[in-house]
Amino acid sequence: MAATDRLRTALDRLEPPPRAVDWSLFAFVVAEAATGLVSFTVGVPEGWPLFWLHRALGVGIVALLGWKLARVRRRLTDPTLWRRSTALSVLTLVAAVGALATGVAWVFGLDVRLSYWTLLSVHVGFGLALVPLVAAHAATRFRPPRRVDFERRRTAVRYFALLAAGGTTYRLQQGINDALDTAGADRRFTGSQPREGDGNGAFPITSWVADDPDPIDRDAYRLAVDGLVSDAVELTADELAAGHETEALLDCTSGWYTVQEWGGIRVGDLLDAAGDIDDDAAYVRFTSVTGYRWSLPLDEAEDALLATHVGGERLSHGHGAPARLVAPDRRGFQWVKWVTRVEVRSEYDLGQWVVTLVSGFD
Ligand SMILES: Nc1nc2c(c(=O)[nH]1)N[C@H]1C(S)=C(S)[C@@H](COP(=O)(O)O)O[C@H]1N2
Ligand SMILES: [Mo]
Repeated sequence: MAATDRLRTALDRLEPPPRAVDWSLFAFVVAEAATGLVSFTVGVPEGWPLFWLHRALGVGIVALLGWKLARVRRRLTDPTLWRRSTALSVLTLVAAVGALATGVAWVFGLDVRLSYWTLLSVHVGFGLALVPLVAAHAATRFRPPRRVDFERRRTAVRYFALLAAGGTTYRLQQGINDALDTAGADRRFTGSQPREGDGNGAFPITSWVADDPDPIDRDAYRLAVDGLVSDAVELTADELAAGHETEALLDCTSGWYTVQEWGGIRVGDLLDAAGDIDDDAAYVRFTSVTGYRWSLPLDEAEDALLATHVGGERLSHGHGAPARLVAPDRRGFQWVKWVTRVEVRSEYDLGQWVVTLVSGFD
């Protein structure tokens, strides 16, 4: 009893003024969307603080939402207080609880598929829906933030305490996973969970939205290597199966990872086959038969692999046959499948961010 009383007092003391709670919720949700989206591009372990920040902010939202609900409870439970905006408030609450619940369940190692979607994809869906809902909700009862609500030192201390509590909660949770040896214990710093085994059958086929081409005829297939090279060439599928092997970890943003032995041709060797590289060259762009594409800086690209094999087997159609990009330390969505063109370029390709989202839609 004494302990819960003390926790209560601590929470009461942390509680910001109502307007500050509202604006903080808004800011935290925006920060969650930002850290969540940016985390999709992080594949190297040094990026771990971003994932921790995302988790700590999430715990912060739980606290903020608790304070908020305690304050507005009657507006939801007493029908005489219902307004038109109440429906929007409830919808916003549903999205927030959905995002938090799926996030927490994911962290505890729950690894289920809801038809096509992984639990993590559902979390992302709730999170993305929450941003416009929170913005609309804030607009219906707009009250500008006031100075007094954010009196500087106290505010800084409160937020620091909130985030520290969030980080601590996550750390304790990791301990629970380790102790119970739940599925969550094997997750990477990105939160992704392992898919064990070797070869095509060991890991899921994951295509982004609608990217779903017909199988490519191996004999008719040609890979174009062109752009800022002296001698553009076209290579056959057999020429790409050069026997270079590398172990690399594929980490998909839908929440799984797999370590496989990939076989094929080093992109550096591929470029050598196309003669000299222009002095202006800075990027290599890999384009799929579907139009889906991604670029890597030249140095990184040279060490990447164009894979024709996985786990000693020829790549299956779903995994990108005849050839797919293997880009170690990059997230899965950058590992372009069904590559038909490798192009040396001088400029960064901003359009790839849009193309990866809409590729496959007619
Ligand atoms: N052309 C193309 N390449 C693609 C995709 C796609 O939708 N189209 N999906 C990407 C994503 S999101 C991931 S995680 C990996 C998955 O590779 P896999 O299907 O072999 O598991 O491929 C990437 N390459
Ligand atoms: Mo992915």
